[in-house]
Order: sequence, then C-alpha cells, then structure tokens
Amino acid sequence: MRRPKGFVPRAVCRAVRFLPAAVLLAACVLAPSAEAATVERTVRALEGEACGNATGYCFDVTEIRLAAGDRLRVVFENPAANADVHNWCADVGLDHHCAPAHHALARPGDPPASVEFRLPVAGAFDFYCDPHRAVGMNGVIVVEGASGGERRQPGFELSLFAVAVLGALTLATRAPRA
Ligand SMILES: [Cu+2]
Repeated sequence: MRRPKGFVPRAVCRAVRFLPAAVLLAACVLAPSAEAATVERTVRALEGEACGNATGYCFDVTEIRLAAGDRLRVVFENPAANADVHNWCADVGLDHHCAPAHHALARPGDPPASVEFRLPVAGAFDFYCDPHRAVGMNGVIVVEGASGGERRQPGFELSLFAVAVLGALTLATRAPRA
C-alpha cells in the first residue's frame, strides 16, 4: 500500500491526540507531591524566674506542632546568662534525637546545636533536658495526621504517572478503525 505524501501512522496521531490528557493527568498527579515540610524551631533553656515554676528550669518552648511526615529541625541554645548545663532530647519510638548529639550537654553560651529528624506517624512525643527532665524542663511534640493524600511517597506518584502514560498509549493504539 502506497502511503500518501505527509502520511503519519495513525497510532502516532492518536498518541499525540492523547498526549495533552496524559500530560494534564501527570501534572495533577505530580503537583500535590509537596515535599513534606521541614518545621524549624529554636528552643532555649531558661533558668530562674523566667520559668515561673518552683524549680526554675524550663524551655521557652513547651509544645511543637507539626504534621505526620514532616521533618523537625530544632536549634537548641543554652544562653550565656544561664548557670547550668542543658540539652534538648526527644524520644520518637525507639529513637532518641538530641542537640547536642548523643545526649551531650551544652554549657551556658555554647554555640547553638541543632538536630533534625522526621516524624513519620501521628502522636505525642516528649522532649526534655536530660539532667532536668523531672524538674520541669520538658515539653511535647504533637504530630497530627497527614492531610489527605498530600504526603504520599514519591514512588507512589511515579507509579501513578506511569499508569497515566500507559493508559494514554493503550487508548491511542486501541482506537477503532475509521
Ligand atoms: Cu537542663
């Protein structure tokens, strides 16, 4: 069979016809792939009257809220005005996250120490200063459930994209004969 001038195989025409739909679908699928947020908080150790409690030990932040899947970055400071050593640690499941690392202690006026980790599941997780946990230097990380569908794993979106492209190609090649 002779092909007329300018002939483009039908399957290619159909594939091209479905391309905008595939691209649109892919865009919809990939757009909400908003990387989980990184929430940053500076937490300072306080001593004395600033705490308003009997022991005189506390943090200036007692509650940190974020969504499941988010990363938390805590910058911990032990201000030079303090007299004691402190740190900031959190227990998440079996993991201990501390600033300074490994449950080390920061002296007054030490440079800020930071720690960053992911909160994979909803729940409430204690944070505390190792030496002063029992005397008021503590707080809680409140992790709320992820908002619907916006915090999927990248692999999930990639597979949806692949399904979208395969679907478009299948439709293109299966279109009825003219
Ligand atoms: Cu302390």
